[in-house]
Amino acid sequence: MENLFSYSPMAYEMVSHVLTLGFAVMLAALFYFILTMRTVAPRYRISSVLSVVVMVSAFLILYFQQTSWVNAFQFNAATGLYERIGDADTFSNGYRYLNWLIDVPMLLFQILFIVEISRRQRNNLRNWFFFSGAMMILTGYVGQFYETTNTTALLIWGAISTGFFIHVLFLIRRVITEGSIGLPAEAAKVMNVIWWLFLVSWMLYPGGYLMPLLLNSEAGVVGRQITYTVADISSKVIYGVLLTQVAQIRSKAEGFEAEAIPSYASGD
Ligand code: RET
Repeated sequence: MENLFSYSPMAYEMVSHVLTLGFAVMLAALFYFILTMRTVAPRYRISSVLSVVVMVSAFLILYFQQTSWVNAFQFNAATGLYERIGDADTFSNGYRYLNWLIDVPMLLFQILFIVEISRRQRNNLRNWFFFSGAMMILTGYVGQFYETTNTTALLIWGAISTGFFIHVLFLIRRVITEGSIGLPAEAAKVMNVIWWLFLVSWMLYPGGYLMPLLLNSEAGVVGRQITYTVADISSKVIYGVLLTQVAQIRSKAEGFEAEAIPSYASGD
């Protein structure tokens, strides 16, 4: 869809800026997850490790999306617009789907290390998360190729993908409800926030998928990149920060002391 239009400087720059914001946030958050790792008990640290994996992969993909956007269009002084140039690269959202293929299972696994569940249950959920999460993305990936050519195919693949999405939502809801039992009240409250954040931020992605039908214009292109960026920051960064917070509350309740910084005064 993006390659069909020419862009006013404002629209062109908004896309470029919002993609830059996206990768800058991923890099900053990468440091956050590394630096806070020692503030939680060792059994929760794998969640931070998974956030680190997600940050690196999201940083790379968003960096390349931004470069690809800049390379695909060139300013034409005669028209005052940014236009596709002859044999320049096309801009594609397809790379994002491949990034989600990595990030979706990581984000889903991550929560399993923060809540209270048995090892057997964790392994079982991990397999289902992996299966339904991957199928959701792969069927959507196939569908998005049809966004400018065949609306029926776009909708059918989208509907199949939505079936897997509903399964994922059902599982995560169960993990959050059952896994919150026995947590300190403060941590259970954060888990509830995580559920709503999860629901809202994950629903933004199908919104981006449908954008060519909702708003097939320059505004739709800008709207889609803003939607994806808001969704990415919420579903990866804010989600990871909230999980860290739950881990910190639980660690403290279990008597874990974050490593004290040695000080000269205490003679350490
Ligand atoms: C697709 C296709 C249309 C139908 C549905 C979709 C759902 C996508 C989702 C993606 C989540 C991605 C995340 C990425 C983080 O890195 C594939 C757009 C339902 C829910 C969380």
